[in-house]
Amino acid sequence: MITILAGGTGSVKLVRGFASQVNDLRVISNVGDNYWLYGMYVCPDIDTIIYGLADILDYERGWGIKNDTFNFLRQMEVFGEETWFRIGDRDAATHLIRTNMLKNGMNLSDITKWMCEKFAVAIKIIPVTDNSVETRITTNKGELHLQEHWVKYRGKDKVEGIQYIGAEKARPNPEAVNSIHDSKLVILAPGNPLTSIGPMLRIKGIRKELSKSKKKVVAVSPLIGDKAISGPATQYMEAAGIDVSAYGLAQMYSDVCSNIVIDTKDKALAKKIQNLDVTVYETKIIMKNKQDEDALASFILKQVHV
Ligand code: FO1
Repeated sequence: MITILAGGTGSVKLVRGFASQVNDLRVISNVGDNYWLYGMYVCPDIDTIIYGLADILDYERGWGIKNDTFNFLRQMEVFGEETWFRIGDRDAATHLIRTNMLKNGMNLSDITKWMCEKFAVAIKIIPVTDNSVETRITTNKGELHLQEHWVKYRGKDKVEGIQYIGAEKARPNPEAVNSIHDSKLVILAPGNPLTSIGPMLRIKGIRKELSKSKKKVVAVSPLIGDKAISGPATQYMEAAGIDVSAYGLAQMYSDVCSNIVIDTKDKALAKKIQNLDVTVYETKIIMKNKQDEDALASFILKQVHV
């Protein structure tokens, strides 16, 4: 069994790489990006993984369903609503049915299980908690939900801090804790360390289980040099006072992980990282197509000895 902690568009590629090579793969999904919109509960990280594994993800954008239409959104515009968050028509059905199920008393884990069945996704996707955790960004203009900071205002307001509202009190999903415990390998996907992986690490039971299992935990860097492969990781790392590099990442993860995969271009950092008692593996980490996804997963399966 292999477990991967995932969130966001960077993670789904590696999840797909493992999915084609591992029989029992579990995905623990971030919930900090979840966002209430027009009375619908949107879970971007869960949906991106489901759509990616169901092969209906819009890969160009990294979110939503490919070839989706936007009639619903156009009508919301007619009604005078803000439409900066681009919910497609088919995607809206996912959020609507999920919200109905929540209102009928089902929890997010069971809804996600049901959703996987409907999309014929055999891999277990486990929300890290069924409680509410919300990633909020403190900026020079005030506090914003992550989606507002990144999508509505395109990340232009200066980040002064990041908070995970509800994380301290959130009960970890017991299935997530058991999966970490029972897996022979646990991967921290190359997602944004502050907004995709960070909220999950802030949940006490998850952090504790990862710390206990750290010898078998492998982080995959989402950075090359001081640049993120995609998304706003660098902006958030800077704000959190973390060195913007694979070294900074290894420092941030060093309590919960003993291994890191970095890009070959970052090999000069290897010695410094190893001094943190973190074993370094170097390979090509950019995933531009399915071959790259499979190659990175295969590298980890064959080369990383935990
Ligand atoms: N990201 C954008 O940059 N613009 C959007 O309009 C947008 C809409 C959207 C709708 C559904 C969904 O599940 C995700 C969506 N995302 C959009 C992606 C999302 O904001 C983030 O990339 C993830 O939260 C990062 O993990």
